[in-house]
Amino acid sequence: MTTRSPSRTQVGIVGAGPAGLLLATLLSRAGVDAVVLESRSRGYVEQRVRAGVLEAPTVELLREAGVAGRLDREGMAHQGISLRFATDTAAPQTDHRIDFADLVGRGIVVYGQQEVVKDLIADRVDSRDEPVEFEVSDVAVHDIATDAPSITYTAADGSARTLRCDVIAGCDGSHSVCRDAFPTDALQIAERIYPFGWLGVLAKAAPTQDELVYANHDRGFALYSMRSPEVTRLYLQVPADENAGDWSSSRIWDELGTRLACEGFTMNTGEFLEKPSVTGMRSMVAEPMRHGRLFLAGDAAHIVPPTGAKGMNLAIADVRVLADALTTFFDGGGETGLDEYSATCLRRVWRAEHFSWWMTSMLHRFDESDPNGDAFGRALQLSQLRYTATSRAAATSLAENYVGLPHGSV
Ligand code: RFL
Ligand code: PHB
Repeated sequence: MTTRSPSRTQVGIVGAGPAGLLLATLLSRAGVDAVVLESRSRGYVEQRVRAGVLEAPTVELLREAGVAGRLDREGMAHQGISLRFATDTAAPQTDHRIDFADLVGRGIVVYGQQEVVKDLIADRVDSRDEPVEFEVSDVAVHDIATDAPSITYTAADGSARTLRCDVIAGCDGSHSVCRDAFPTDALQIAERIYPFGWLGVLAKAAPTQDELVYANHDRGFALYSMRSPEVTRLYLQVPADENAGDWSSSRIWDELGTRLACEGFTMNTGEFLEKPSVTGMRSMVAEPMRHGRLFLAGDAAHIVPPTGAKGMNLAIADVRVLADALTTFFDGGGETGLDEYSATCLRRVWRAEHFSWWMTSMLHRFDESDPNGDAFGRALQLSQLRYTATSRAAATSLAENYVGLPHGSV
C-alpha cells in the first residue's frame, strides 16, 4: 500500500478493478493526477478469479499503456473457438470451429483478469509510487452536481478522510455506491435476469484443447477454458439458485465429461485451486453513465452475462473514452468529450449486450416451462447453431463481435 494519501486530486477513482486501475494508468500517462480508493486488500483483488478473455482492442490498449510486458510473454494467443453441439437430436456432439484469424484477421488472448489487475497495481504502486488506498470503508460521494465534488471514506487505519476532486469516476463494480448516488429520476435501469447461473471451477489440470469450447448439450451448457498451460477453467450451467456445496468434485467432473463429450475429446482432471462457486447471470444497463461530475465505468454501469466474454473488455473500452475526455478537459480543451462520454460508451455497451444475450440464448438449455424452452424454442436454437457453424457470414458476425470491434467503430 502506498504511504501517500493526498486530500486533493484531479480525479477520485472508486474501485481498483480493471476499470479503475486502467483509468488511473491512462490518466497518469497523460499527466492527470488520480487517487484510487479500494475497499478490499491488495492481496484480495490480485487473487479474485474472474474473466479470462482479452479482446484484440483490449490487448492493443494495454500495450499502448505500457502494461502488457507480462501479458505478451505469458498470455495465450487464440485464433478461434469451437461451438460443440449435436446437429440433430440423434447425432453425437461435434465441434464447429469459428476461425477468427481467417474470418476477421485477428484473435483473442487468454490471460486472467487478476493478472491484468496485478500488472496494473505493480506498475502504479511499485514502479511509480502513485496512490492506491486499499481497505477503505464507508465510501460516499458528495456534491456530484457541482464542480467541486468530494469523496469521504474511512482509511485502513480507521481515520476519517475527505478527498476533494474535480471529477469522480465510479469504477466500483456491480454493487456500485456511486451509481446509488445518482438522483433516482436521473438514472434508468434496463435489466434482464436469466433463469440459470454458471458453476465455475479452476483446476490444476493441463488443458487438452488449444482453444475454448462452448458446448450446448441437452443437459445444459458447458464451457472449457483455461488460464495457463497447467490450469483449466471450466463452467457448467446450473439453476440460478443452485448451491455449489451440492456439487462434489466427482459430480462436477462427471457432468463436465457428459456435456463436453465429443469424438476424440479427452479431459485432464485435477484438484480444484479454489472452491467451486455459482454466479447468477443477468444483463443490466444504467443510463446515462454520467451525472454532473460523477462518471460511471465498467460493471458499475452495465453487466453482461459471461457467455460473450465481454464484461472486462467493456470496462476497458469505457475508461479509454473517459481518459481521453478527461485529458482534453484538464488540458483546457473543453467539455465536449465529457458531454459525449455516456452516449459514446453506450453504443458499444448495447452492441456487447446484444452479443452476450445472443450467445447466452443460443448456447444454454432453457427449462420446458420457459417460453424459450419448448420444442419450438429448441428447434430455433439448433437452427441458429447450425447456421452460425456453416455460414461464413454468420460465423464472421460471431467472430468480429467476440474478437472485439475496434474501439470507436460502433
Ligand atoms: P470490478 O472488477 O468488480 O472492480 C470493482 C472494484 O471496486 C471495488 N469496490 C469498492 N471500492 C471502494 N468502495 C466501495 N464502496 C466499493 N465497492 C466495490 C471492488 O472491491 C472491486 O475491486 O469491476 P470493473 O473494474 O468494472 O471490471 C469489470 C469486470 O470485473 C467484469 O466485467 C468481468 O469480470 C466479467 N467477466 C468476464 N469479462 C470478460 O471480459 N471476459 C470474460 O471471460 C469474463 N468472464 C466475468 C467472467 C465475470 C465472472 N463473474 C464472477 C462475475 C466470468 C465470471 C464467472
Ligand atoms: C473464462 O475463461 O473465465 C471465460 C472464458 C470465456 C467466457 C467466460 C469466461 O465466455
